Amino acid sequence: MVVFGCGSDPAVVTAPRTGPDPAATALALPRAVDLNPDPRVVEINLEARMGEWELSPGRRVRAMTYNGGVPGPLIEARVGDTLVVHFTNRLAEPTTIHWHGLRVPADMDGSPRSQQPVAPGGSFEYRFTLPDAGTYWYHPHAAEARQMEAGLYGAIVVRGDDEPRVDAEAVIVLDDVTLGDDGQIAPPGDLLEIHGGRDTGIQVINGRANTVLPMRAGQRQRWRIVNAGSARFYRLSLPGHRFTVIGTDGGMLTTPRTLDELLMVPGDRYDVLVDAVAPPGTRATLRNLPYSRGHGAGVFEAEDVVAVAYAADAPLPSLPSPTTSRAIEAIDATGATPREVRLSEQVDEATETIRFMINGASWPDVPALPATVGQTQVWDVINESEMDHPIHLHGFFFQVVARDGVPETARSWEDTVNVRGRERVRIAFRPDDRVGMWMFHCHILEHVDHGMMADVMVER
Ligand SMILES: [Cu+2]
Repeated sequence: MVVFGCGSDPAVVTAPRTGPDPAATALALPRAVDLNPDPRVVEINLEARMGEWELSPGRRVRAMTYNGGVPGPLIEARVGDTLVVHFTNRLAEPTTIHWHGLRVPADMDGSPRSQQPVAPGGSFEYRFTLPDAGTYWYHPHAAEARQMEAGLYGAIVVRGDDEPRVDAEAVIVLDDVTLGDDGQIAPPGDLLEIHGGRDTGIQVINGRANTVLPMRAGQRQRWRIVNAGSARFYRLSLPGHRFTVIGTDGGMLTTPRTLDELLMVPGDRYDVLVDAVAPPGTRATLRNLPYSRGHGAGVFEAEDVVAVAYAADAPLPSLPSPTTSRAIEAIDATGATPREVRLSEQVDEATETIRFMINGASWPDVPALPATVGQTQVWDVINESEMDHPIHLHGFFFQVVARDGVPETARSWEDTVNVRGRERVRIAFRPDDRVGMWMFHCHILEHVDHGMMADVMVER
């Protein structure tokens, strides 16, 4: 069965230890076709166009697609490669591509501050090098809530030289889709939906509902998970199994961390190892556990995300404990430049309007925060509302220093951090030499659309 309407390799890459698993095609992501023979250049054509999205067999909706599929093609490259994307907009409205998490030059960032949207029929060449190994994604930065809900998103994998040994790798893109009475993707909703964000739709993995992820007993799988949902938070659990986190937004951790649950907010990525510890022939279910994100929003009953089906094959001998060896030096905040980023909201029920604000104003009226290349900045992100806001910073990775004054013990590079209702999260970052206007915003897309977006202006 061709799932995405074009020839595709499975997104589950199986190492020689296990041999190919035909069931892996259930999670297939189409791969971007590299047109360039130079091994250090990945050159692809990407077209935004209307298409059909088959959520489950026979259930099709009109969608916005990259190259005809949802998600768009998986872009794979190695650290140091140059990525060239010949982008054409065949939609009836302007769009851009933002490379979420990639440290690109400002004029390649695809944000409304850095690029005129590509008009219908227009094209644009994105060209940049890929400095960091990790799991990233791409999506529009125009009419975000509508265009991303309609299907415009795809995953990016950048591999380093020192990747851990695994038996199989799956790229897992989480999303949910809300359908209207006509069976098509619902248009933007009412005040309640704008306030809470859209998160009650059909659960899909790699664009498909009710999929199955194949496993073999004894295997070690690497899951590169992306939350591409508009507003849905995922508190993931796989009963009987544990997640060994080896990487986050900005790539590998210094040492793996084993967790029973992963909280993934919109925009987040996790790289985890999952050891297949259940017996052959059994099934497990990746679950999304209840999580309140304040003000009546969130997921209040556990839900199934994807079935994990063990093959009948005899168990493989288990692999030794994984290691990672990346050094992450703590950012020295001594003498750092402090900034305050206050998140708030204003609902006017009389006029049925809602504004989400940063430092008392809505985008594009929020004064840009100044920064200079090489300057260490420490931001206190202060949530004055009752609701979680996952904040994404373009262009740079940061470290989470403290939450409500309690130092963060785990060190990692992030581009997206959840700030709980009434919480104060301190982050630190140091802009490298990429000057320009860089956005930061809540990644609940309805909140972006209603103003919770601002800029940091990096100058020399
Ligand atoms: Cu928000």
